[in-house]
Amino acid sequence: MTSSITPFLSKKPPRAGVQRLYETPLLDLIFQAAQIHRAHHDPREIQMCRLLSIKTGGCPEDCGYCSQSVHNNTGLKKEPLMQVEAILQQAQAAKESGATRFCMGAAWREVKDGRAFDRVLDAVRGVRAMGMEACVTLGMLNEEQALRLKEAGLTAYNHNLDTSEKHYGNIVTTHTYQDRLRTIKAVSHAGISVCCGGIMGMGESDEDRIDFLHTLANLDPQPESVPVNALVPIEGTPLEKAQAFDLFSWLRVIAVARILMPKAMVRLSAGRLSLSREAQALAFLAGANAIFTGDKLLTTPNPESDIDSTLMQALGLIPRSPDKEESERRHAHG
Ligand code: SAM
Ligand code: DTB
Ligand code: SF4
Repeated sequence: MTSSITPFLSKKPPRAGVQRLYETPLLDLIFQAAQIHRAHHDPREIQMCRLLSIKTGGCPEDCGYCSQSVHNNTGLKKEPLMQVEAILQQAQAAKESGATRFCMGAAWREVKDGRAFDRVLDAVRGVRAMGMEACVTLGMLNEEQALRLKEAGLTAYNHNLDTSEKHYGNIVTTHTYQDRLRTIKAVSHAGISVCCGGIMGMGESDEDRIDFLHTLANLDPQPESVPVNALVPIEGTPLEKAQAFDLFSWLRVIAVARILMPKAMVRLSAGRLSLSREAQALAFLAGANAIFTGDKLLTTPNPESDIDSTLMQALGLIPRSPDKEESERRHAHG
């Protein structure tokens, strides 16, 4: 017997419904997710995104996975905030390599008004002028700062919940889950799309993954983009020896995210170097439709472009075209 599409697809799924989905036999779950994916997206298209660390290291926060925290002895070289011209040079190169979204990350606890923030706003304007989507991740921010980013044309703000509220305190102690939710609210209030996801493989349980998906899908509005990171264990961090994560749980998270947030872009983010081609193929089947390309994420390596293009060709997948971003934006603005 074949399974039917899950009947509840409400925007505010209850915890029990999320659990039921998560516990669906894996192949049924992937099948359902693939159906939802196909109803909302062109299943052959993958969005190519490029990341750039515009300010690296020296972050006062104590996130247990992160190479950039001053609390972690990772030997990472600190770099001050890049100049706008240098950022835009990288953005141009990203565009030429086929990226349609350019994401800039700064290792800050929070945004502070002043010259550094003004520089980021200029970089956002520059990226948008090139016709790419622009995303930034700058730590916590308030509503006024979010409005300034909106005015500069920012497409999305990345701020991850990373795991369940219950597990979060085991990973980070210098800010709270509620702090994260507050920033996400400020971003939505300013009319900027939210990019919010998590990391798999930080010693979380199935219950944590269900709680995390439940919180994510109940954000109002739901995230436009959901990055699913696989932990990259970094020497010198408390999570350097974290147990290898379970691939099937990772696939469950992708499939449930796709079903609960049908319109979102689900991004395979950090950790792809440790994932086989076959695992990534299953993730695309389960509804993942974006990857970060280029040989570097923020501070850690990523598959080389030719490895990714060979994989895409083998699977018959095509990069989402830049024209699509433009036409969807025009459509969104009426
Ligand atoms: N400081 C900002 C913040 O915390 O929101 C932005 C930068 S932070 C590097 C962005 C996200 O990258 C984190 O929330 C986490 O999901 C992901 N990340 C960082 N280090 C990672 C690692 N070692 N493995 C997997 N994901 C990681
Ligand atoms: C996200 O969830 N993943 C990206 C993006 N948002 C900013 C960052 C991944 C960083 C991986 C670790 C590193 O390269 O330092
Ligand atoms: Fe790393 Fe961001 Fe945490 Fe800073 S706030 S330690 S950059 S994840």
